Amino acid sequence: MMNARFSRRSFARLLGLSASAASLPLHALGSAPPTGSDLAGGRFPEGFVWGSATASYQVEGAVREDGRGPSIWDTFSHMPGKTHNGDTGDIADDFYHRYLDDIALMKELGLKGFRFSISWSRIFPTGTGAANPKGFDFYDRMIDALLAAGIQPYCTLYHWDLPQALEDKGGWQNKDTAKAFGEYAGVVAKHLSDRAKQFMTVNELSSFVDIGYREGRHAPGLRLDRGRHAQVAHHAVLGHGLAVQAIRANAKPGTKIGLADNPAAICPVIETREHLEAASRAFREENAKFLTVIMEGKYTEQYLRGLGADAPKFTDEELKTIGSPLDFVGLNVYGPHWVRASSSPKGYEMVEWPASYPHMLSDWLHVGPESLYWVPKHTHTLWGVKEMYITENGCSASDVVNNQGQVLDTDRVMYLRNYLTQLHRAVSEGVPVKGYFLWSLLDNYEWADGYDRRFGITHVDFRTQKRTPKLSAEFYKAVIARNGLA
Ligand code: PNW
Repeated sequence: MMNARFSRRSFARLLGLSASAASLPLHALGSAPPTGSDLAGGRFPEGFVWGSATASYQVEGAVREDGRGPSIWDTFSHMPGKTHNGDTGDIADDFYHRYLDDIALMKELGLKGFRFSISWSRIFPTGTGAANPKGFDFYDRMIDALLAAGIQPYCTLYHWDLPQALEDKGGWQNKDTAKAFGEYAGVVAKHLSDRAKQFMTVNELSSFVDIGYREGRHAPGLRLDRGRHAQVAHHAVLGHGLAVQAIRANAKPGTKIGLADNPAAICPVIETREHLEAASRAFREENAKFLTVIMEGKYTEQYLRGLGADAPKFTDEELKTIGSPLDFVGLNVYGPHWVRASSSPKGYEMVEWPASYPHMLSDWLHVGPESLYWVPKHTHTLWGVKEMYITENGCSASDVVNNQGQVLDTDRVMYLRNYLTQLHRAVSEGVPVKGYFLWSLLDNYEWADGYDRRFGITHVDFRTQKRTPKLSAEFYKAVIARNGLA
């Protein structure tokens, strides 16, 4: 039952579509599907970037080496009771020292791209001031080794490890952090863009803003009230926009700029018109404070009205900065949120999880391959984005090394196969997804879950640092070799 207040035409206006587009079925609003035989048999377009993703604090270790300053994750992970087993990223995968071996693993898989993040406090130990040349040395060496292996670097500037010195001045509660982020992004882009051609500003706005500053389960572990939290969210998107402008101003020609966000992965419960429309509207509204304001340069009325006096303070100039044009949008996709049409004022409602709904080892990770269709589909349909990457997708599983020294993670293979089938569906309809980055290359430090939740396609023995490719690595290697599914 669609809300009568929303006619088909007003709904189209809401999406910024012309009246004639309003008469088309929703699924037809993308560009024309690719023709030709190249997508047949589960194949992806030529040049599709098969990659994997990691993040600095989750893999690097070496937290006190070469002048690195402390980040909020060093502080948080060392606070009693904050992480599973008291686990920290002090050593993690020791990637800082083992990156050459790990790049050899990537080459063996046939990876075309590698997504990593820069540790801000390696470059600016206290967040601002003079850059630390030794911090750059590591990323210079790693990028050179990637290029020598024929692997394209995809560089994220902020994957949650804010320099502690900035948190001491209020962190993302302080607008100066957004400015400092812009400056840091410009310096890094200037230095690396002769070799790294793809930059992402921030990783997963909701994870560091909502989980870090509202729920308190991630660093810095704060539980702010609604108004302060909304202001943090605003500073985070502003930081993204300032970084886009600084990269644009400082990077070598040919550099592409995007972000890696994890919008709520809204999927229609049933693929009928009323639920499709509800899901599209829900995708825009449920992501209003992050991806929507970035794509549209304004907050939705529903978002601001819902917050009332707690709405963030902002200027028109800031909104313009937040909406700075991007070259691509990176999407991290894990589990779905099922939505159906309703007669509520919003016109949609989220559907509760039945107790038997399947999830992977992390209980938040509900299985829903359709999310890898709907997230890029909505992003394309709502905002006409012309270049997208799946910057993360993967799952945790209860991997064990068997007597033969193998990890037979058939559940992860099943998960990946089903998700990739849905991604292929999107690409076949003309949704311009240019690459896919599997999370993750290695088992690593899974934030508050410590080392207890393994997401890698390569098993890591955290006592010996021994790497063992899992069955899923063999699966992914075959996908890459074939440029698609069998
Ligand atoms: C992402 N959730 O985090 C991050 O970008 C990675 O650093 C992380 O290791 C990976 O996904 C696996 O968790 C998420 O609660 C954390 O829905 C939590 C959620 C989603 C993504």
